[in-house]
Amino acid sequence: MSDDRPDVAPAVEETAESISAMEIRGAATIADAAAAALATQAEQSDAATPAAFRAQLRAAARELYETRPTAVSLPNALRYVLRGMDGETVAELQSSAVARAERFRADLEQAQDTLGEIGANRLRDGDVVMTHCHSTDVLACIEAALEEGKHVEAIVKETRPRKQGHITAAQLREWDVPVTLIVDNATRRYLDDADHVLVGADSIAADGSVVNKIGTSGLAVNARERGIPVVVAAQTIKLHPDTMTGHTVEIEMRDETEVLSEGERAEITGDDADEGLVVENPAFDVTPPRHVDAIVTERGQFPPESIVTLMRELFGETTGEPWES
Ligand code: RUB
Repeated sequence: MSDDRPDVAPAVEETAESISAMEIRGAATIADAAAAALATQAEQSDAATPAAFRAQLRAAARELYETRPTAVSLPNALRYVLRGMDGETVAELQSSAVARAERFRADLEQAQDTLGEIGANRLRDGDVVMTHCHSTDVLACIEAALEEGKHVEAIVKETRPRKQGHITAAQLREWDVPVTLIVDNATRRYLDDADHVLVGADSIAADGSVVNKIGTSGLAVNARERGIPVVVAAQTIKLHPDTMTGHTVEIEMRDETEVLSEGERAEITGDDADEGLVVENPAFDVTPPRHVDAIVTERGQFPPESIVTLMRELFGETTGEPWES
């Protein structure tokens, strides 16, 4: 933290560290945690003036914003709280910020339930779903289908390097869904057994491109080639408003040790200072809209090319970031 920033609550710093370290991860969960952290900042503020209070909230938002760059649900959550906060006194601002954060979190939960019910309509009794990574929006669709009494089975991709597929498998087994866990390299072989590919999103661009966990685009291309529908389950907080004005989505590059430990590096090179071996570890990739059949949101199901209409309706024209002023 730089010296000219106002102090932020230790709880906010803890949340920011947990997001950076991926102890808190997944776009919806990150947004929820960020809103909760802003509420804590507001509650614990010792600001003497409204201006000092606003400066603290902006500093907290910046700290959270800088944790991970790709999931737009994070800045969307921060904007929602900061732009909606209102009041003449510190006490009024405090209660307004807390109320705004609580509203965001409640809406998030409601949106996921509604999205799940819509996504479940696509699943028939006996269907097999292939998943990638761990997405709570995807799981909401499967849970709603199960609640309707449908039998659903899953082929769960391991999802290297961090194996978030294990989290998906654990949740599905808790619901008694039969799971076949496969390594990512086995995807094409097992697509023949799947009726749907169901993935989440970290950001959706105005042209309908879907940014999600690395490996999603290859999965979608393979599924399309075999005629298996590719469905993206994504609440509208995954819509990236800045892409309406030509901005691109930053793809996070993570540390090489997630792919190759220091010991493994030394085994390959015989010398861990060897700069001739480069490891690239992008966390996300971009699936073009032509490889996606539908985006399921809490506002209904959309062809990817038409998602910009919903984006305009929900976000209007974008302005500067509230934490930069
Ligand atoms: C998680 C990931 C998920 C989306 C959607 O990446 O790519 O598919 O975030 O998740 P990471 P959700 O593990 O790097 O955070 O539907 O829960 O928002």
